[in-house]
Amino acid sequence: MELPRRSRGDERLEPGEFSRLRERLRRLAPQHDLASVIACAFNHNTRMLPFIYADMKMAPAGVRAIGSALTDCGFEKTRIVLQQWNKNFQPSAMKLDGRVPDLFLVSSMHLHTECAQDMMKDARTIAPPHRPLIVAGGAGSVYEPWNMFSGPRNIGRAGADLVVTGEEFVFLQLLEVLLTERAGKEPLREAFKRCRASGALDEIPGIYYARVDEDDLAVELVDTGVQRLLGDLDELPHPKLGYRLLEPPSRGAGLGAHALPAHRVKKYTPIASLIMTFGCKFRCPYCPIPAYNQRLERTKSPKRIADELVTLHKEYGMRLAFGTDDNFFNNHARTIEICEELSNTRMHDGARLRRRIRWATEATVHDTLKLRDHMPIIRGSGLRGIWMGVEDMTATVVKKGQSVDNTTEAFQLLSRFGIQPNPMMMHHDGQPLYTWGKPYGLLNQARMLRKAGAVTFQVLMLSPATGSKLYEGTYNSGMVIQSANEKPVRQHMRDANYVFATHAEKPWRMQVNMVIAYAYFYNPLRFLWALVRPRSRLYFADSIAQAAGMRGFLQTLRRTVPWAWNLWRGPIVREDKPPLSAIPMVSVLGGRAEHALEAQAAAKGPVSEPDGQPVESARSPE
Ligand code: B12
Ligand code: SF4
Repeated sequence: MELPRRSRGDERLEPGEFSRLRERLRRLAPQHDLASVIACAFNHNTRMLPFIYADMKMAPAGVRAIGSALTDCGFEKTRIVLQQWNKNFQPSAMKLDGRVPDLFLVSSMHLHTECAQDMMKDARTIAPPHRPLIVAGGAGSVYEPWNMFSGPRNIGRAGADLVVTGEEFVFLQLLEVLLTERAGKEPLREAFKRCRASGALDEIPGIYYARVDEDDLAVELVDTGVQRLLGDLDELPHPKLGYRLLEPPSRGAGLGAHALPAHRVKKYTPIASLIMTFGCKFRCPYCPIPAYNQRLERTKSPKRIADELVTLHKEYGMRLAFGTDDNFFNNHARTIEICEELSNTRMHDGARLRRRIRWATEATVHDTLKLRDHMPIIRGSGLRGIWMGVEDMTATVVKKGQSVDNTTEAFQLLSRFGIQPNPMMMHHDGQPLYTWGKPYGLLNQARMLRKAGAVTFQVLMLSPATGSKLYEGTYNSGMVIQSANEKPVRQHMRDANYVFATHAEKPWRMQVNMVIAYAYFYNPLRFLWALVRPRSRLYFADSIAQAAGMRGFLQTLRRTVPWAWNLWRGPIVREDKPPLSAIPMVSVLGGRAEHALEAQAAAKGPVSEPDGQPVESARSPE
């Protein structure tokens, strides 16, 4: 199920509303010596192709954005801990400025949920007078906020106190309500409890909290509705603030005395992830992005984007950036404006931006071709790579304006201008590994893309994405695998690298097909050939991509081949409904919760084990 649309005209915040909230918080900040730790959940079992480098070398924008927002409002005692770099981090051991923080914030994608749950459970072991308020958020919480709470019997003993299903504005609005209610230096949880009881939280769209009984057991989860979105992204706090808050990588359980110094930031996060635009005009049924954005386009001004790139280079020496755009070319006029500005931007030493900074982003084949006449200016902006959701060149499974010819043309066009095209493919039921004389097979397409200029390659299985139109139907149709050979499909395996949703007679074959496609694309022969005849205009880019690809391939092999074996052995047990909340959910007025799935809305009471601990611990052996 997609996120519902807010009523027309009420999807966005008023212009200036976010800036005014920041101002108000700046006035509140000096009265509260607030200390916060923001943790990014990351399950190391997910490390494999195609994200093997980006997952560690790019500090995620979500936690950085929340950190920037806190610092910008005057709450400088904030630290960001990435489980990517701090595998052994334990919230129960965290001390900031010599004390347990007031706020413990957890950010997670859906596939890292088990790690997020483990951290929150550990944070709950801190003695009640010191225990921080636990707030969860991030991409996983946007679509399945109930996962961040524990089951009905455990609500006071594990999981989040409340969940934010929205962006910075929702979080800061929540903070304003809590701090206004807080008496002196009392624990923030006390203020939270009073706000919950008085209904003050109900006024903030984008929150989930649990109503509890006298024994602190959850009776129901309350959904305050879908967030309103910030339209003018220039109102966001500057990303440079967040990079000052990173916890240095370590093997320890607690926090270091200081955050990562500015001169070492680039070493650990050489790629800066930057919000430039949000939104996409396409409506692919397997994608949650258009509904998340309420079908709106949102952007930063070209000047602001240029300023961010220049500032991050100046303060941290960053030379690489990735735009977190859904489709950077979505709006052609806007794209040209941004690229013109970046082309004309000079760095603090007078050099052109493109001489110092290279950046990449995501866009579609269709829009790339529409912008073919503007390629010189696009290249002049420093853009050097585009990840493209080609999915299937023959458009048999997904149609978004791509075909064999125009995909080839777009790839050749980009390569000619020195912009590296990176295909993202979707293997799907019915697609063979190879087809004779036809372009439908997975290997046929890998070959065509390589010839057209692809330097990297990504193939994932078409799988149900939370928040997409196809999500519930895929589960209800019995397509989703619950276990194979008695091995359950755990949360971290629901990332499309593993075959877990298919009607294919031999699902193991699909898994093996993906492995073969990677082996075809990344191999020693191709590596050697890339040294002699590179595909990329950047001489070493091709061979470096091959070397990194081969390393990632070994991880893919190690992780997914055992799953192919389980699929082969069977028996395969299938789901008959999507994963639902163990606790009933309602809107603030007692009606249907806006984030609830259809099946959830139909269920009257608790829908899973009464213990409500459906997942295993994420701290499995690596
Ligand atoms: C960049 C990116 C990546 C990079 C991440 C690199 C990095 N370290 O940053 C790479 C390429 C590695 C990647 C990989 C994957 N990705 Co990705 N990725 C993105 C992308 C395009 C941008 C993410 C981003 O930075 N957004 C900007 C930030 C600011 O937004 P945000 O993270 O949502 O944070 C905001 C709010 O959520 C909130 N918030 C966040 N955390 C918290 C915490 C608290 C306490 C609070 C209050 C609020 C809060 O405030 C933030 C500011 O507004 C998004 C799509 C998108 N446009 O967001 C997909 C997205 C995050 N990816 C997604 C997926 C599925 C994946 C993969 C699983 C792909 C796959 N099928 O295999 C892999 C996972 C790899 C892994 N091992 O983790 C999904 C996540 C779905 C979900 N429900 O969790 C997204 C949302 C795309 C989609 N389908 O809609 N991805
Ligand atoms: S083109 Fe990409 S971002 Fe746009 S709806 Fe389709 S999959 Fe989503």
